[in-house]
Amino acid sequence: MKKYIELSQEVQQAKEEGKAIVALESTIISHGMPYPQNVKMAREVEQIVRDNGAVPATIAIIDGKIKIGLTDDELELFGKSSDVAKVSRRDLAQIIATKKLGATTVATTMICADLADIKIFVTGGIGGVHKGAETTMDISADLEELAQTDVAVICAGAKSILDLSLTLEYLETKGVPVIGYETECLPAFYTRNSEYQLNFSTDSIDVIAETLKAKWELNLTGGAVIANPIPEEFAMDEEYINGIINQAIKQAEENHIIGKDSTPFLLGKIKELTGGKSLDANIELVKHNAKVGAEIAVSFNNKTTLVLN
Ligand code: PSU
Ligand code: MN
Repeated sequence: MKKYIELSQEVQQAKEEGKAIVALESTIISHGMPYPQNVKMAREVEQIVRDNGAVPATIAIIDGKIKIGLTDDELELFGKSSDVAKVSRRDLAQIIATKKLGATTVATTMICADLADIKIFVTGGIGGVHKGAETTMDISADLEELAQTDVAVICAGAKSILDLSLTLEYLETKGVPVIGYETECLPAFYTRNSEYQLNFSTDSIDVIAETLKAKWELNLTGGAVIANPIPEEFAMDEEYINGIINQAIKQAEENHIIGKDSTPFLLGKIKELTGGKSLDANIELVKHNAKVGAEIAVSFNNKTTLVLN
């Protein structure tokens, strides 16, 4: 297994020193945002993680290896290239075997982070049950991964390109805790609120870290979702953005976009239809998640590491 994994120098050193590490995904860079804002976002997010006492590990597949931590040039490559594969659990072995360039989704970043023993992972939004999934069966592999892989995902909830109600039902069935950080309801990515109440909310980073520790020490396998709403000043108008999202979904249907192309198509359309305004909100919420995620990682690390001196 080890022969497939390569840690960056920064991550290697962090491991040796017992520092807190935060995993970051690469599909958000290659398929979630346009160049050059994507690379700028990735660099800023890494720096925010460092500024908050943890070490960032952006994960991607390069030349047959799972890279845990990317160099600046590698980040640029992922942001710029048009032939990066979107790698979900299904695709991982094949992309490694054929030595292709692969960006990891939430599901695959969880798998790779777990292989490298990194438990805290920051992103923008998770995939979920798509609207109309009763007939299309389009349910993101992210949810199955959350059901089985021991990594906590800090996100701003999920976009209402998804059916938020069915997404929560699915997570409940699979036993995945959804913890609201400073919110009582599931945030809807561009907006702070939704009509869906969460059954566990806290304002304490420490309680989140303690909850994760208890969960995994009890062998309650699987991940957790930490839902962290977009800061008020960057939130979008709910009616406006939902109108745009519905237009994007309609266009996806008209163009028969299915499977793994669905989410990137919708993200791109939303950006286009808002004249780039959605991108600004997207970047700001990821940065906020990076801060909160780093704080959780530090707290979790303090609870679980044996301090020798
Ligand atoms: N949702 C977002 N931004 C993203 C994604 C989802 O708001 O960038 C990306 C993530 O990498 C996520 C993936 O894991 O899309 C989900 O794709 P699918 O729906 O095909 O499982
Ligand atoms: Mn899908």
